[in-house]
Amino acid sequence: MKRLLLGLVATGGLLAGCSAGTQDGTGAGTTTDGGGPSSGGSPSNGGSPSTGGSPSTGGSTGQFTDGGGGMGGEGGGPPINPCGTECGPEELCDGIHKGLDDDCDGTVDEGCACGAGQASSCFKGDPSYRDDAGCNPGTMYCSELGDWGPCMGGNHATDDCFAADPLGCHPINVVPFGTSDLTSGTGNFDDNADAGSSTYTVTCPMGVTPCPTPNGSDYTPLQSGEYTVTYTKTVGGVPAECTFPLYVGAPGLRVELSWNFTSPSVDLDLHMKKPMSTLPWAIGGAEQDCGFANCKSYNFLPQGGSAPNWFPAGNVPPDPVNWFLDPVFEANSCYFAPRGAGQDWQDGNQGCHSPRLDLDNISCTPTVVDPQSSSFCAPENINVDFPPKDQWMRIGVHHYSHSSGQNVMPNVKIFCHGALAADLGTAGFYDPEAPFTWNASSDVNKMWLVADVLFREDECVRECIVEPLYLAPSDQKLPIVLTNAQYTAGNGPPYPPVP
Ligand SMILES: [Ca+2]
Ligand SMILES: [Ca+2]
Ligand SMILES: [Ca+2]
Repeated sequence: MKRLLLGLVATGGLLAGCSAGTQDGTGAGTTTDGGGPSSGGSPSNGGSPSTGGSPSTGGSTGQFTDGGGGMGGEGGGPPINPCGTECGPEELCDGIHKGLDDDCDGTVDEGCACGAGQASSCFKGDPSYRDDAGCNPGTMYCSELGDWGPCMGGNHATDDCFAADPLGCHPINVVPFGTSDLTSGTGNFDDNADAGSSTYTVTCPMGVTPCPTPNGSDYTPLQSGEYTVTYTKTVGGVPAECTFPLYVGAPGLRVELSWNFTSPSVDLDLHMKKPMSTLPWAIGGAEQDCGFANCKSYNFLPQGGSAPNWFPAGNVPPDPVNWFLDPVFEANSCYFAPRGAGQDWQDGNQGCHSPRLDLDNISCTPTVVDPQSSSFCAPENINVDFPPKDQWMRIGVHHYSHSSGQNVMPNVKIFCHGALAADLGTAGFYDPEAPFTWNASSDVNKMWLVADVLFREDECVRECIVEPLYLAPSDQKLPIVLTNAQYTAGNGPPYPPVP
């Protein structure tokens, strides 16, 4: 079965105050410091923060290079947590083990099967370190061979992330379209920078094009994912740098639709069905179908008749709620939506509604760079901030209109609790892999059934499962595309069994 188990694992494990010894002070951010003080790079012990925290000279890359990080690493093996390792004899694939390197060989889920288009968080090395400050997961994609590709990004046990200087460069978070002050990620690393020497560059996650550039130390990411920030400085004229992740994500479920915006006269529309609904799709809007006609800010302010009202009144998070006003202004992710929608939600002063569609991109101009411009080429996003448990939610894309001759290639990214869980359309379709493409004329007014998503939790694991939808037999990886007659008559194939 093609199934994604997102390895967002319940916290627990490490005892406070027990940290492995280490050879240098690298960690949360990788750090090279050719001119900084070399004191303070001594191994931490007993859990006290290492002083200084700058690594010794020599341009450490942060990669684990010897066995000194733990008790068990004789002869160059990966570091073993002396306070309770979770390293076992073999790699395990399912449930709590998805996305973890159970055999601690530095490769995650080797030999485990996955489905085309799926993605997962991943953590390399002893899983017991995954919740340590300075440790954070990367992302891996399912390969066209049906196994997991390399784990990219993140800071791992194999990088000695557990030995991070808690005061140095470290991961930071921001909601999509929110503006992050990148100086908040440098900790004390920038304290000794020569005046005026600090600069920031940002590398975007795969598929984010164009990749925005920082404005000084301010950065406004437009799509979810793990960005990598490189901070450079000089100290007494000698250059030094660190890197740290910027996590761009929203709570709960976020679905992002983009397409080749270079064709400005294509209108695709993102839709999401009410959990477990088997009613037909409703392009013009209905209670069971969140889309452009009924799910935008002004459909809820005030709430119109066909605007979704999916969740029981009286619920409080983490149970699913229709409205939620987070007391932290910046945590209301809808407040930063592009093309003026964020201001609408702010003016409503009720927080964010679930579900919601941030905007309907009908046409756009690729050269416009201001996200608040009405012609900015923004993805369409549907969010459910506190998704229900054990209920499938179906995602569809409708080919509304198309007035140019250029074919369109939709892409849907599905994020669960901020982590990428599937990347579909430009990846994941056909064997061999090729993008899912809609013809400019013959494919108008069709509905692509993208995937079903389900959130589940038990005492051990908190995960989302994404089942990409393929025509049977699914090994051909052909997309399910409904005609107008089909999608107005039904939901498509049955939901998978609830696990
Ligand atoms: Ca595993
Ligand atoms: Ca492994
Ligand atoms: Ca649209």
